[in-house]
Amino acid sequence: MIIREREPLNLEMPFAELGGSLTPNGRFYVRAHFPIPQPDMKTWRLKIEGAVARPFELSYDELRQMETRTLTATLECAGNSRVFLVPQAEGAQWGLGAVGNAEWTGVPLAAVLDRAGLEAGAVEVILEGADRGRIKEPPRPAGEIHYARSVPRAKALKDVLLAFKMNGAELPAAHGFPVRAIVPGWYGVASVKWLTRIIASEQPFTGYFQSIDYTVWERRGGRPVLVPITELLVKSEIARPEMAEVVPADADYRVHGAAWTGDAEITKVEISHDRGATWHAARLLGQPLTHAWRLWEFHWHTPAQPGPQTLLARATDSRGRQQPTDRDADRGSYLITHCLPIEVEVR
Ligand SMILES: Nc1nc2c(c(=O)[nH]1)N[C@H]1C(S)=C(S)[C@@H](COP(=O)(O)O)O[C@H]1N2
Ligand SMILES: [Mo]
Repeated sequence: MIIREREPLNLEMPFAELGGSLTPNGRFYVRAHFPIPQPDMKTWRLKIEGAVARPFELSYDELRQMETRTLTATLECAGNSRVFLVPQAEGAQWGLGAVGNAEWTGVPLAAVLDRAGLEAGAVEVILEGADRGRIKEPPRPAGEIHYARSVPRAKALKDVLLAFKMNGAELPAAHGFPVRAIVPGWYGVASVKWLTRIIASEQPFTGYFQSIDYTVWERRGGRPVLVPITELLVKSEIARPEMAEVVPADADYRVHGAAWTGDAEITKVEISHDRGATWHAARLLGQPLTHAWRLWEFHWHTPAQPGPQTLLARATDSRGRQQPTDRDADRGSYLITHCLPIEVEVR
């Protein structure tokens, strides 16, 4: 793993080593804002409170005895690929590997909310982690805050999972032990780790991680408005060749990578080796699965002439959304989904 920061822990997968569809737990990127909490499992409880008829608490054993569901979901950090931004943006300089795909097992959030009796007036559900700390950069609230994010009522009831297993193993400490939320089809920021409180809210939540940080500008009627980062945007990444790789001239080379999107399926991945003038269809591997990435490959016959070459990949989804060629500056240092140039040397 590539260490982006030690404390708090931020690790990136070397994306060139992309193998099968599921990312092994030890290869899955880690993004943390505060030190990893160490729960005492004898006293640990998950609290369900706020706009509910019957607030209650669950011990770890009680949670694990509830009916489970398993789903596959891709998590991508909203700042993944930041190193490609010109000029350089502030924040961790993630390359291609702040993304991973895993199989998550746990209890549907809907089952827990149902037991609590979600009030009709609850518009959002706030998910709060046990981790806390101080924000370094202003504007910031005073003192320590917990990591927290909200999901709208409909999403909370549809497919949010309270996961305690990752790829069949106990959820690792860095990924949220004992329980984390998985918000399928959304940027990783929404999938709160080290979950301890679930709070039904009658007002939209405007916590730090969705009003100050993890927001982008969106044009509405031509005017920029600040919106929280939510659903994943369509994106593909090339695993091999990797940046600055030397590839043999006049040879067959297997270009491969992964593509993902929000509430839809990947329908097309194309490759260009002439800076976007022409595009060639890549082959999608395996079967489509909503919320999971799709691996793809492309057989490239490299040029006979030695010299620099730039490869681009472009994905399209079943809702007709396609990766843009150019960067949208309104996105600041997040949502880096334009076609990322992979520069190689043919020799
Ligand atoms: N409690 C808590 N949950 C969190 C975070 C955090 O710092 N604290 N980071 C979020 C962000 S920004 C991302 S991208 C994902 C990363 O999940 P992972 O570390 O399992 O890959 O967790 C999210 N959940
Ligand atoms: Mo993130």
